[in-house]
Amino acid sequence: MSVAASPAVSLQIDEQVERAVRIGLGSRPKTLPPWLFYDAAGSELFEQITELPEYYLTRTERAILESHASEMVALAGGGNRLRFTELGAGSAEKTRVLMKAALARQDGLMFEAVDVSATALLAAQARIEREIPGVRVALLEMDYTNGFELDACDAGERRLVLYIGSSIANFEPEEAARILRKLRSQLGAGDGLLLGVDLVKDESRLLAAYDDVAGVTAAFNKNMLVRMNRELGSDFDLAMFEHRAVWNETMSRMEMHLESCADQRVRFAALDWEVEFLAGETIHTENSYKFRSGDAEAMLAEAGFAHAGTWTDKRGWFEVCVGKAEKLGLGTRE
Ligand code: AVJ
Repeated sequence: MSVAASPAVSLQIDEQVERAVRIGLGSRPKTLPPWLFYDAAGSELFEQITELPEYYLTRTERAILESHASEMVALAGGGNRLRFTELGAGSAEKTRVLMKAALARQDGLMFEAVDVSATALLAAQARIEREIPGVRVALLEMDYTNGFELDACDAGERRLVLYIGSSIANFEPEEAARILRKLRSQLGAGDGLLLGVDLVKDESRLLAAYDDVAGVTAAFNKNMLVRMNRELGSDFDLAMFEHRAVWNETMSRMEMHLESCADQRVRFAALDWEVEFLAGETIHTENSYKFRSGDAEAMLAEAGFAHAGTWTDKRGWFEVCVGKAEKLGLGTRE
């Protein structure tokens, strides 16, 4: 079917993509926002990344959750029933251990999965409802960075927001703070936030995790070019860009870039637009901040969450923190 056959649908999606691309590739240095990774192919590539030997994040966080899920859930719930709301849920693979821990304390569990990728969400819903009896999955296809509203919980129920996988690391510190404050404003006192963050470690480990031998991360990064070619009619030649992973010590973040192999010009047929690249010039596609012990607790405190607990793995590579929404100050509305 041609794109023109369903103009309303394709236009709405393309407008956001087009805007982001025009702004990003029109800037100096050139940038593209990481949410552009996650079309269907990109979400699938990310799932493959989580299984790479070099990509320690997912399996390290899973090990922390497996060792401490009951404790985390008990701290968050107190004497109340819990409802889970996961930001950037994706396949919700690691969440299953927390679901099982919750189901050991209560009958049934409401799981609200928030993600920008509908395909990832649908697959997660089917699997979870089939494999973990008692869990009801509600899908919220939205970009949680642009302000969102959550339904009120039932009486006697508390919400535990799961923000795991070091997803918050994609945002600059001020933006991350804004997202957490916004989230806090959607919660009631006593609701919980479980935050997973990746920690600073040996540079060689970090570099390997973002530049794997099999080249899956390179394909994930270049998927942005594939996506623009498909959705915006551009003519990026994938062989003319190289995947680069860089540790930025000063900013405490891993960066991913796509580096132009030559002076070249890329044409966007659908936009009647051209972009020039110099040899060695890069498109900065992602920041992945790495934290130090105490950083996550400070972020939580600044957003209005009281620290309830922190867990790490034995190598100290990754950290999971639970905070509880504090009563808001006088003059504010709960
Ligand atoms: C999903 C943002 C946590 O930064 O490690 C994986 C994305 N980028 N490999 C990360 C990613 C390159 C991932 N986050």
